[in-house]
Amino acid sequence: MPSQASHAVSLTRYLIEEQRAGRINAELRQLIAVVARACTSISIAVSKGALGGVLGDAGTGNVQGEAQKKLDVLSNDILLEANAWGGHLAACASEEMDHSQPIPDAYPRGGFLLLFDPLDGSSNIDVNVSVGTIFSVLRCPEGVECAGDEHFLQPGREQVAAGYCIYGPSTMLVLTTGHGTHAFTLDREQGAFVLTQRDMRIPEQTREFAINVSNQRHWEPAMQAYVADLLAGSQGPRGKDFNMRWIASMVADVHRILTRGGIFIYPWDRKEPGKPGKLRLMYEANPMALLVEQAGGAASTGRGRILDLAPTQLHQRVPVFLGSKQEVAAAERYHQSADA
Ligand code: P6P
Repeated sequence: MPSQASHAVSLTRYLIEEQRAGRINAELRQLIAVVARACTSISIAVSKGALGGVLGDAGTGNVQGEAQKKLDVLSNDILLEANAWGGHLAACASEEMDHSQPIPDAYPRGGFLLLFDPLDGSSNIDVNVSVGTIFSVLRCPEGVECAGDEHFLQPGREQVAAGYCIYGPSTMLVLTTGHGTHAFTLDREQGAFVLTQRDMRIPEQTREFAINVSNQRHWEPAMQAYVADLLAGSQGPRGKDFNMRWIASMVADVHRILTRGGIFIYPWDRKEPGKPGKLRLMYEANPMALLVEQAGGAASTGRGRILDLAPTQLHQRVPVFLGSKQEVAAAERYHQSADA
């Protein structure tokens, strides 16, 4: 029985149409196709679970000293090999790689910089909860033969493409090249991603928030006041009841928000002095912010637009408030009042 998707638009066809329309060039089309193929390989490895011998810790640490899962390392290698095989379309920077030296990739043929978190939420792997790959594409500055960290330090608004692949009950690739946010579902029978939702839109209002409330005592007062009012629901100043979700896998939480609205928050907390948040700007916050804004949502640090931030370090962290535009604005008002 041919798959139901056989009549639909494949990712390959979608990308060719975008190139024909002049919205992307051939090299960016190839780079996105290479990343998608790598995500298909990662999806296969993740879906094997215990049968694939890839669960558990790798016994190594990433550039931030965090324990790596075997699948973190495997996913990282799959993406690097895919880019190399694809002809070094981009110089790469990853959450898992140490970049103390200029990134020694061959000069990227397509003139792009690819940043990625190869397996976000990997602590969920061993308990069979959805995880994902997040990627961001920037232009490599003219004339740069060997990209160094400094060449990646561009504001998120400079991204030419961003996306994630969520390895859940189905594997989905969600992508923007600056012309809307679109969702593709992996048809395992065809081995291809198929367009299943064009132009995702986030409702401007919501009754659902996502945050790790166990950090409440570490938040700044404005944040404590904002969440207290969410929890007060219709008996408090917000005048409506809210629901809460927290999957602790950013890709899964953001996918829910792109699909039905909500606000996702990982605020600054005083748990780790000197760290302005947990999530990384370059390969978590920026790509998710572009996807969310392209779907009609908002993405803020609580005090300003994430995509306008001027990065200073490749692995820097940032507070994240993203999702339904009016709810993000409400959260910002609590911070503005506190700062006044
Ligand atoms: P916590 C996963 O480790 C991650 O980077 C994001 O995917 C997720 O949103 C967040 O951290 C979860 O953090 O503190 O709730 O475990």
